Amino acid sequence: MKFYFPKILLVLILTTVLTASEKPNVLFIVVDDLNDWIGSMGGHPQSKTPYMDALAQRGTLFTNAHCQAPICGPSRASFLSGLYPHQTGFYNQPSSSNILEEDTQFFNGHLIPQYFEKHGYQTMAVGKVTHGIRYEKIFQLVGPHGNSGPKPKGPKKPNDFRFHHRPDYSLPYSGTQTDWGVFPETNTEMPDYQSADWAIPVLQQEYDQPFFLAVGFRRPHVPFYVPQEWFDLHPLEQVQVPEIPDYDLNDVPATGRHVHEVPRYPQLPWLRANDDEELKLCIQAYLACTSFVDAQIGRVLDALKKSPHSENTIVVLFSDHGYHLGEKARVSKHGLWEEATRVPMVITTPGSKSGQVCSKPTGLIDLYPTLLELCGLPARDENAGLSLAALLNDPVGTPWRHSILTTYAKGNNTLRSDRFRYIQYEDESEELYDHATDPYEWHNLASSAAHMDVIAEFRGHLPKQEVPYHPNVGSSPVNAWFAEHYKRHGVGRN
Ligand SMILES: [Ca+2]
Ligand SMILES: [Ca+2]
Repeated sequence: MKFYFPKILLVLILTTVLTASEKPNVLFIVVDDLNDWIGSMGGHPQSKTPYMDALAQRGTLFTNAHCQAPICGPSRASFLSGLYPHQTGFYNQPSSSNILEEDTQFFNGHLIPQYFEKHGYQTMAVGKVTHGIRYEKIFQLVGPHGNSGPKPKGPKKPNDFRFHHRPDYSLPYSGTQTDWGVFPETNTEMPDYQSADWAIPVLQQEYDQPFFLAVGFRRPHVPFYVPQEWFDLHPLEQVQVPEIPDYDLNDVPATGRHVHEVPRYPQLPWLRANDDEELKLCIQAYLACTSFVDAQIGRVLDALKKSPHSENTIVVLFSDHGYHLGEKARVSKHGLWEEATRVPMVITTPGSKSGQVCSKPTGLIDLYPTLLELCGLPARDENAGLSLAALLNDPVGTPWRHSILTTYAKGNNTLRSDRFRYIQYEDESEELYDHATDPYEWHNLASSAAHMDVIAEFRGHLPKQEVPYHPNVGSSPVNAWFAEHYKRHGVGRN
């Protein structure tokens, strides 16, 4: 015992030193409002995203990954904290810019960059990463956060701007920044270009510690403005519109239709007039914005490749939620159907197997525990998601969860399994879609006798307890609609 003790100590010390110096860096790329319209996911046949596709080819693409809330604020609060909205009460956008800081129970000190900092990482961020927290509070080094982009000034170009500069601007919709057009003139005016510019030299530097660098991109979030060259990649006369059957919403429960009508986005009859004139322009602009942001991601990945860190950096790329561009008769996020919840999610690790595809139900909530495991940091008991590390080794054979949860306004939940999507609204009305036969979710099977067992199993996976709205989060207009509805009709649940 006497003889071996110092030897064991030496081994322990050596192991610790080696582990610290070998810890991988993390490049955490967050895209805003990007749906499955990237080449490798096949969401739209005309998407052009060579850099994201190449990244997916180098690592593992999760093709059945979903956000935990289909809008920016609660989705980001969830993946940064590793908790579901029904655990924190963050069901909606935060009502001020520093609210997460005030909540020490769920957020302050526990967000993913703070955890990495606590365990010896240098943490850095640029662009839109958080929504409702001051970056300086949770990252050690911060670049410009940017805004939604330069605002059109000077002489108007009425043909380029569909809403904001039209005399009838207020007619088609209200309450969102939805607009599209060619603007500004150069890429360098775009905040996303500037974010990449900030990240590129940061990646080239040597560091004493491993780093956690978050790079957030604002496009393709509205307004769908990018310079001309990105529109030229997607000629208008070739733009394909998703199929939108007239009957589709007939089998959606009334509550479901109301949930998806708030807030008001551009309305379909207006978009589809004159042979889909406005919808085609809108889709062209979204494709253009996606190609633009793909190129900025490419610039950052290229800088990593040429840096001293290329062989020792985990890259995670994902979007905070999806977006409908006509599917289910809507152009918006704020929803519980596939296009609003499904997100691109790619992970590459040093020496990882390339070209893997995983179709297990996964979520952004899984990123926090995954990165802890991949970086050898202590697991955090509070994390509600699952580490994806086993799926990176065996994306097909690993036993996995039944389904992944997305919540939009308290009490409105959807679960996505390998095969089905189940939705339950706050009045307990339901939808069920079979992706094996109905990939566009056109045929609601909630009242199908043949699917009663499937539905019963999904009900068992809904959240057992849903905490009230966090005091710093405005309650959703969806719930306000229900409150009014219940008052009038005397129905509903508490
Ligand atoms: Ca977003
Ligand atoms: Ca339908």
